[in-house]
Amino acid sequence: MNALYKVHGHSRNLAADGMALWYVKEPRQIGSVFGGADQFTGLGIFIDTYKNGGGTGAFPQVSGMVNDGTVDYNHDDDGNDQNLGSCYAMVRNREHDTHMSIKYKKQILTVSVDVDGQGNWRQCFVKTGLVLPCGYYATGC
Ligand SMILES: [Ca+2]
Repeated sequence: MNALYKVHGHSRNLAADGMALWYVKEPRQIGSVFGGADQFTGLGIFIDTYKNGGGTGAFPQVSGMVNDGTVDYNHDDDGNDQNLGSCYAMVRNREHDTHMSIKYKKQILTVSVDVDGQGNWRQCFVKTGLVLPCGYYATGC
């Protein structure tokens, strides 16, 4: 899946809390996790524009989480203890388009970003040994 997105807002400093791309068992579940349901079943890729926790990572942050339908997303810590991986990605209030690539093949999830408008893809994170079922729904929210 490749996604083209723009994240804009009037505030230069305060922007919360982000958006997500989903590959989930149940489509269109509205909730508190970047617009999607908490305790989702599947994969969420998060573009988190606001640092809630006290971790050392820089924001905006792209991260991923797999859930079996039983775990609450930890908003207070930006999911730091739940992430498959993460990276800094300056995606907000850019004058150009920003891009994300989400590839899943042979149990390897690779998330890459292109945020500088120059076509320079940078690997965000890779998770190996990840088993995702076929037939889930891919949505943006
Ligand atoms: Ca956050």
